[in-house]
Amino acid sequence: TTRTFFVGGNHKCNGNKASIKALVSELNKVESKSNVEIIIAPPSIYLDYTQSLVDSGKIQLSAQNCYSETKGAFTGEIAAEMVKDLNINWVIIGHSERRSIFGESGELLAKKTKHAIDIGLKVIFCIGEQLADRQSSKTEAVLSAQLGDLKSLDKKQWDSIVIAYEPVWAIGTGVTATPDQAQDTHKYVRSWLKDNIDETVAAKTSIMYGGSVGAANCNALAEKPDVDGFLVGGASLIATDFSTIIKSAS
Ligand code: G2H
Repeated sequence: TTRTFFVGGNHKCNGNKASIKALVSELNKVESKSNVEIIIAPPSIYLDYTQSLVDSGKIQLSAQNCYSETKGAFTGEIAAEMVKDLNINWVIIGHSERRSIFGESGELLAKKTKHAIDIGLKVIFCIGEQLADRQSSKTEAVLSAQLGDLKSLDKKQWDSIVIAYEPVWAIGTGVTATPDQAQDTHKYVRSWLKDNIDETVAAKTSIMYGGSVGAANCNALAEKPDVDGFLVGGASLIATDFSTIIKSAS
């Protein structure tokens, strides 16, 4: 496809200065195809440190989350403006762990997304259904509602969004969606964009797959026409595995 293939490493709440230094020194050596963008998301406290280590021509950074307000009395939060102030251009919004463990609502995620894009960040917006949703054939309804939360965005703002489809039943479980399950769902997401935003946005928006992506399953997933990258958790902490995933780009 002509879409950019994004490979994101979501470190979640893992790592330290020593492990980041070791990981980045390996990732700086990886050769990737020209249509690939590599983005790593360490814990926010390490963003500036990681930025000082990466080959910025090769690797971009992302925050794992940020708040919907510019500044103020929001103890423990970071603002999109602070991410931008570090010359970091990306933020992950709506990861299923933010939704389920921290109770973030669709309404809050929409506010965060809009604010982040308004101040010039690009957003990896995560969506995904629970196992019970899939088993009761509600996958499309759930994804439609999660995408529908972004209805307040202008069409132009969709240029700043990459979608990550992460079925919750596949996250950190070792169970991956099959390549056909991923393809079918990504195709649905693209049809939703066509029907609800517009045809150009549907054609241009990259849709990453996430959920137990590893060195052994990335190639078969990457071959699928609507799989435009990966958001990788556990395997992104292991340089050899993450390098293999980067090289799987089609
Ligand atoms: C899904 C993914 C990264 P993992 O959460 O966002 O994690 O690859 O460990 O399933």
